[in-house]
Amino acid sequence: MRTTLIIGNKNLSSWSMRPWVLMRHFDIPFEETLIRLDEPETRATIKQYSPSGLVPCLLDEGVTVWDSLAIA
Ligand SMILES: N[C@@H](CCC(=O)N[C@@H](CS)C(=O)NCC(=O)O)C(=O)O
Repeated sequence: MRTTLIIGNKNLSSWSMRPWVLMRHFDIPFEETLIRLDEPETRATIKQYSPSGLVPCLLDEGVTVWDSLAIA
C-alpha cells in the first residue's frame, strides 16, 4: 500500500516542509501530493484528504495523520 504525504507549497508552509524533510532524511519511501495554497480551491482540495482541513497530512496503510508533530 502506498504512503502519501499531502503538503502545501514548501515556500509557504514550513509545517508541510518539516515532515517532508524528515521522511526524506530517513529514506522513508513516500509519494508527495502537492496542493497549491492561497488558491480559491485550496480549502476544498485539502478537505478531500485531511479531516482538519490543514496540511501536512499523511495517508499510510489506511491511517490518516493530519498534524506535523503526529506525523513525525
Ligand atoms: N498544527 C498544524 C498546522 C498546519 C497548518 O497550519 N497548515 C496550514 C498551512 S501552513 C494550512 O493547511 N492552511 C490551510 C489553507 O491554507 O487553506 C501542523 O503542525 O500540521
